Amino acid sequence: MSQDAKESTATAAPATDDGNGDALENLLHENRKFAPSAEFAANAIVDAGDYADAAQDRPAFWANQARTLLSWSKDFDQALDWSNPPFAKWFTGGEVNAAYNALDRHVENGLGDRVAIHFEGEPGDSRSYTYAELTEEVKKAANAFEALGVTKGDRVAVYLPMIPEAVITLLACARIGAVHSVVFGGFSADALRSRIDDAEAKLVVTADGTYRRGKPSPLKPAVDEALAKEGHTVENVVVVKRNGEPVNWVEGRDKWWADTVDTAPAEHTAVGHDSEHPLFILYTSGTTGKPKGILHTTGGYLTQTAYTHKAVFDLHPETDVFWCTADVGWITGHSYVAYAPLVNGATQVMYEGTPDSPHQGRWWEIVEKYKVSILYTAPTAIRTFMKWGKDIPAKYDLSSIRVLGSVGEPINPEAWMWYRDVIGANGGTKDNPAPIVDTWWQTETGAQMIAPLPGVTATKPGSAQVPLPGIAVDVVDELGESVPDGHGGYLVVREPWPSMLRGIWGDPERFKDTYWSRFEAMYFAGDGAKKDEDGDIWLLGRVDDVMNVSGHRLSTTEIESALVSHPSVAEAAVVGAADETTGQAVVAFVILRGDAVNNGEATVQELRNHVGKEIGPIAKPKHVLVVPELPKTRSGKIMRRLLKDVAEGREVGDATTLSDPTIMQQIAESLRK
Ligand code: 6R9
Repeated sequence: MSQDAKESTATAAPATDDGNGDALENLLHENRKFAPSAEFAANAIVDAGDYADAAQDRPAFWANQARTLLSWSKDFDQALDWSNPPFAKWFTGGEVNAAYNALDRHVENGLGDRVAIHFEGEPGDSRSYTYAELTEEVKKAANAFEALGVTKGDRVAVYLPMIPEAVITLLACARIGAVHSVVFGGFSADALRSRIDDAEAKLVVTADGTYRRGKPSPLKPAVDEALAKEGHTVENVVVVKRNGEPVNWVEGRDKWWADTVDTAPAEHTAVGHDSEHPLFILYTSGTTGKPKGILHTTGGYLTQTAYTHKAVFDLHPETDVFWCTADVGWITGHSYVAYAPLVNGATQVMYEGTPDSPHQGRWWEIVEKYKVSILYTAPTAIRTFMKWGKDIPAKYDLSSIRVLGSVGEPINPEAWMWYRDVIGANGGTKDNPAPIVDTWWQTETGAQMIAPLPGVTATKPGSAQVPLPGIAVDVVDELGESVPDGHGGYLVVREPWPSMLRGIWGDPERFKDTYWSRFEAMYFAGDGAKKDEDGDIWLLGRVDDVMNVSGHRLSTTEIESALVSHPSVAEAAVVGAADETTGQAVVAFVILRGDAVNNGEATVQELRNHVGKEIGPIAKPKHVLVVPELPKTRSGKIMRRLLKDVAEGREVGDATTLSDPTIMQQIAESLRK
C-alpha cells in the first residue's frame, strides 16, 4: 500500500510566534507523497490541461466553465468587470436561474428518474427524491412562498434541520429571486433575531424540530422567542412537521408546510435572474462582535461551485454517489449540498443526525447502504472516529469509496493517514486507496480555492497544496511581498474569482476594511500559511481573533461579550486552545463582579449555559476558569497569548510587557486552588 509513497523535500519555515508551533512541528517531519494511481488518472474528469488554460486567460477560462456547466437563459457579454474594485461583477449581462440549473434542465434532458437526494433521518426513516420529484417540490414551494407575498429581492430566513425541505426551501427562494439567509439550527433565539433584523427577513421557514441522539430536539420555540419582541419584519412563519412534538402556534403568522407547500400548484416557470442578482446571505464570525452577512450572487457562485465539485471530487454524475456531511447552516452545506451536486446532476446522500446515533457505526452503515463513492467531511469528525477506533468502520463495506474530501480546518497528517488507510482503503483491503482532497476555502470565497486535483496531484498528508485552476492564491509577508518557497506568511488572493463574496450585507465599508485594507489590491483571508520547498501551501490557522472549533468559526469577541452580559461577570477573555478532537476548544477566563458569589462548578455551568443561550450550544466554552485578574499590557490590551499558554498547559511565555508582571503568577495560583 505504501509503494506509491515517495520522498518529498518538504521543509518548513522557522516557526513564528503565532501559536501554531505544534502544527509547524508536524509539518517539519512530513515527507510522504501519494501520486494518483494510473487507473484513477486515466479516468479522471479533469486533467492538468485546466491549469494551462486558466493560466493563459483567467476570465476566459471561467467564461468557458460558466457556459459549459450552466444553462443561461441569456448569454453574458463580459466574463469579468473589475472596473470598481473590490466590487467584482462576473458574467455581466447574463441571466440564469439557479433552480432551473439544479433541477428542471436535468428533467428536460431525460434525467428525471435519477435520484437527486437519498435522505436518511436520524430515527432511521428514509426517503429518496428523483430529479423529477425534487423539481416538483421546489415548484410548489416557489408558488407557496409567492402566495405569501415573497417577491424577487425579499429576504427569507431559514432555520431548519438537515432535511430535504432545507434544500427545497433554498432552491425555491433562488427560483423566485428571493435571497435566503440560513441560520444554523444550533444558534440561539437571540442570534436568530439579530440575523432576521439585519437582513430584514419577510418570511421564516422552520420546523417543529429535529432529532438529536435519539431524542426530539426543538426548533420552533427559538423562532417564537426570537419574534416575541415587536419591531421585526417577519410576516409569516412556515413550519415543517418533522418530529411531531407539540408547538406553540401564532394564528395568522404560522403556517404548516403541509398546508401551504404541499397544496400549492406544481407548475412554476423559472425566469432568468441577472448574473449578479443576490442569491443568499450567510452570517459568519469576524474579529469584531457583530457577525457579518456575507453576500453571494448567482452566476459566478454557481459556476465556481459546480466547477470545483466536478474537478476536485472527480465527479462522474452518472455513477457517483456523493455525500457531504456538512449542515446546510454552513457554507459547505450551501455550496456542496444545496447547489453544486444538483447543478451537476449528481446523486447525493443527506443525513439528519449525529454520527453516533444510534451507534458509532452509523456513517459507515450509510456509506454501505447507498454505496457512497465520494465522502466530504471535516477533520474534527475524522479525529472523533479515530478515537472510537478502526474496528467500527471495519465492520462495514466501504469499498464503494473512491474519493475522500476534507474541509473546515487544517487536517493533521495523522488524521489524514487514518482517513486514507481506514476509510479510503477499506481497512487495507483495497490496492488503490481513495485519494484525499484537502480543500481550503471560506464562507467568503463561496467555493473551494486550494485543493489537489485527485487525478493529477501527488497528495501530501496535511497540505491543501495548490490553488485550483483560475485561482490566484499567494502567501505574502508583512509588506505584501510574495514569500519564497520554504517560507511562511499570510494567505491572500491576488485576482478576483467568480464565487467571491460581493460584500457584507448593508456594510460596504466593512467589506473593504476587513478584506481589502491589509494589503494593497489583495484579498486578505485571515489565515496564516506557508509554502514548502515544492511551493505547496500549508494552512496554519487564523491569524486574527477567530477560533475554529470543529470547523466552525467562532469569534473570541462575540463570546466575551456574551460572558460579560451575565450579571456576575466583570470581565472575560476567551482563547481557542488546541484540542485533540475539535481542533480548537473555547476556554474562557472570567473575573467575577465584587458582589457575585462564586459557587464553583455551579457558576461555571451557569456561565456556559448563558453563552449557549446568547449565541448557541456550539459556542459554549469547554472550560470556564474564574481568575482574580486578566493579563493586560500597559495600553490595556488583554494578552490572550499568555492565557492560551495556560489553557494549553504550557509554560507561560514572555510576560514582561504586562502592566503587572505578577498577574500570571496570581492566575496560576488561583487555578491551583
Ligand atoms: C469552508 C469553511 C473558513 C476558515 C478558513 C480557515 C479554515 C477551512 C480549511 C481551513 C485549513 C482547510 N479552513 N478549510 N484550514 N485547511 N482545508 O470552512 O468556511 O466556515 O467560513 O471557515 O476555516 O481558517 O479561513 P468557514
